[in-house]
Order: sequence, then structure tokens, then C-alpha cells
Amino acid sequence: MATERTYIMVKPDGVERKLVGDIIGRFEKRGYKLVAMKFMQPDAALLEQHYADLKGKPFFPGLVSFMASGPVVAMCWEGKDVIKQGRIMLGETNPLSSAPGTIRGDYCIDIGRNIVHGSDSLDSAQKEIALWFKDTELVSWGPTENKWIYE
Ligand code: DAT
Ligand code: MG
Repeated sequence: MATERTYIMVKPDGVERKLVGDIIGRFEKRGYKLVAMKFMQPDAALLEQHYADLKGKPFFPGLVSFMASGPVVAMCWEGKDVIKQGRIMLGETNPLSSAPGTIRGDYCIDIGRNIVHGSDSLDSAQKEIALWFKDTELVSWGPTENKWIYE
């Protein structure tokens, strides 16, 4: 399992519901490292690119308008198996299928208001990180690792 990076985003409903700190805290406490983060208002063009794979779906227009309705917290997290583990921490797309203990399973009930996004593959993680961040916004931690988090 290689160290990898994923794109995690608190959606406008998660921001409105003041869940930003909780979501960041779960990734921090798990042992993942924050590589980039910005609080921003995405426009429809950016969101249409982000969700390009879903363009033909009936819920696509509503998804884009919801996501453009308020600020989001865009983040890049790094660490062992973080793409798959991040998806497990989020829960299922439909919160009603999400186990308690997951972010969606703990905090929401509607598929269209599921408070957080996470990349679903290495390919989408790479595309999404490049879409939301410039290379210069990805911060390198250097040799300042905490000694006792990992084996
Ligand atoms: P995920 O966000 O779990 O990767 P996805 O990529 O299939 O799920 O869809 C992106 C978002 O679109 C999802 O978080 C919520 C919304 N969505 C997906 N399926 C939906 C549906 N059947 N009805 C309404 N919104 C939906
Ligand atoms: Mg997805």
C-alpha cells in the first residue's frame, strides 16, 4: 500500500451545519496529513468539471446548483491507503446505507445533502487534486514527522 493523496471536500451543507472541524478532526486523528486546504465559493463551471462523469444523470443540474450555493472546504489529505480509507470514513453515497460511525452515517439522511465528498479512485484523486489546487498550494511537510504515530 503506497502513500497516496486524496481530495476531500466539505459540501455547502456540511459548512452550514458547522461540521468542518469534525470532518477535519477525523482525518487528523486517524493519522492522515493535511497537504492543502481552502475555504472557497466554487462556480458552476468548476463543479461541472468536478462532476463531469455524472453529466447525464437526472440529478446533475440540482447537484451542481446545490454545490454552487455556498462555500465549500476543499482539502487534500495524504497517507497510507487514504483514498480507500477516506471513502470508508465517509460512508456510502446514500447516507441511509451508511454505517453509524461514518461521517455520512452519523450526520445526514439525504443522498443529495450528504455533506462531504471524497475521491473514489487513484485516477479521480489525481484529477480532482489538480482541478482544485495549483501545485504551489500543495504543502510539503518535510522531515518534521511525529515519531510515534506510525510503525
Ligand atoms: P459519491 O459522492 O459517494 O462519490 P457519486 O459520485 O455517485 O457519489 O455522486 C456524487 C454526488 O451526487 C453524491 O455525493 C450525491 C449526488 N447523488 C448521487 N446519486 C444521487 C441520486 N440518485 N440522487 C440525488 N443525488 C445523487
Ligand atoms: Mg463520486
